Amino acid sequence: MRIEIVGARSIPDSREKPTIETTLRSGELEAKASVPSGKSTGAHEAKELRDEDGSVSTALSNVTGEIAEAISTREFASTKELDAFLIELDGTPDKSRLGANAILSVSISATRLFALQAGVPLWRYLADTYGTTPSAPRLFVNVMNGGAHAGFRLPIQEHIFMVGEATLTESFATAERGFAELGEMLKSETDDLQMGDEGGYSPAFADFDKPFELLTKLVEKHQNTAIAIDSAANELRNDHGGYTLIGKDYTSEELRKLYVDLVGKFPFHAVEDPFAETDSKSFTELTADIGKQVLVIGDDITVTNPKRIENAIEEKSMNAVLIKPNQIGSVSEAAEAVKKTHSAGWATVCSHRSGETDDTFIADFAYGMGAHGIKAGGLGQKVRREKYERLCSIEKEVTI
Ligand code: 2PG
Ligand code: MG
Repeated sequence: MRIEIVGARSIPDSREKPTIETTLRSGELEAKASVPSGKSTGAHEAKELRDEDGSVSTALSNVTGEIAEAISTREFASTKELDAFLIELDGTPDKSRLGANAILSVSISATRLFALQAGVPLWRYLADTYGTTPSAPRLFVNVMNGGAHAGFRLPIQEHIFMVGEATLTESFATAERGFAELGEMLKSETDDLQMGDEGGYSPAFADFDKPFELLTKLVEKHQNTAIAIDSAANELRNDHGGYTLIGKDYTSEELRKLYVDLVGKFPFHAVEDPFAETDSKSFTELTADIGKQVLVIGDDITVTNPKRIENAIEEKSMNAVLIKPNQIGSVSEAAEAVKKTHSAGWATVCSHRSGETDDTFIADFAYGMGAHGIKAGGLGQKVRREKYERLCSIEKEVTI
């Protein structure tokens, strides 16, 4: 297929920060994609290209200039071929020359074009191209926001209501009910209730257990639900090699004990980034402690990078991996990261970023890859709900 770049423009993400939206054309077919942006990031993520003033102007001109010119003279048979070409064109290990945001916007919109050309839904094209078995993911709904996404009003970044009903439509309905009920509970607990970056409630509790007590009430009310957290522990690191939560210092050892107690006390399903990306030894120890009961998920430590995932598999430092296409910068490498994770018998959870757009690619990706779960934020923002709604439509496409 011949691919022509129609244009690329700057659009605001959910935090009003500029991001890229790229439109491609092939003959009569047209497709576009926009890319999200993280706030609690890993040091080894592919490089999002931003100018000093925070704009994405250079990344945009890379799409409409160098990339447009380079791809215009060739034919591509699949996203795989295109991604390999773009990676070589960039020539750096972290996509810092052309920008991971620039490259990913082309990679995703081209994937849509290939799916249109094949006349199949996006999730089906992804599964056929990468040889995965599609399945319905569990919903990881971030109902209480803390950490860097909510001015550290809670120390833990994400308090997640995990729902795994028989169908996605039922899961979404349960998530909606739970979200509304939690809102009511919180209103009677505090009169200082805000919303966080990811469309979840943001109360300020000095009591560490309080959010888990409230979530437990929800879990007791609804079958097929459980608690998950993302500590995003890079953000909890202090100057003396430990961690600080609500003004109290913890060594890695003490923090590990806190997680073991937490998982013993409350109905947990998963713990993401319990330690910083540099503390893989603690990851391994915690996985040995609780890995039979719950998922220990790596995010900032693995950054969707197949090589770093391989390393984690060797170190047994987790038993599940978060997958974010923009951490690595192309659809094909994100798919490779999924396959590497699954080949170790580990689970994947595909994830949005805290700065999102209305692009719902991650929903098709999670479904097509046969991921264990999808993390797409709380239900208080349209850009988050759209991902879950897309999943419900996919389910309808499957049964037609
Ligand atoms: C995370 C993400 C998404 P951010 O840490 O998992 O929830 O946050 O996009 O800010 O890295
Ligand atoms: Mg995370």
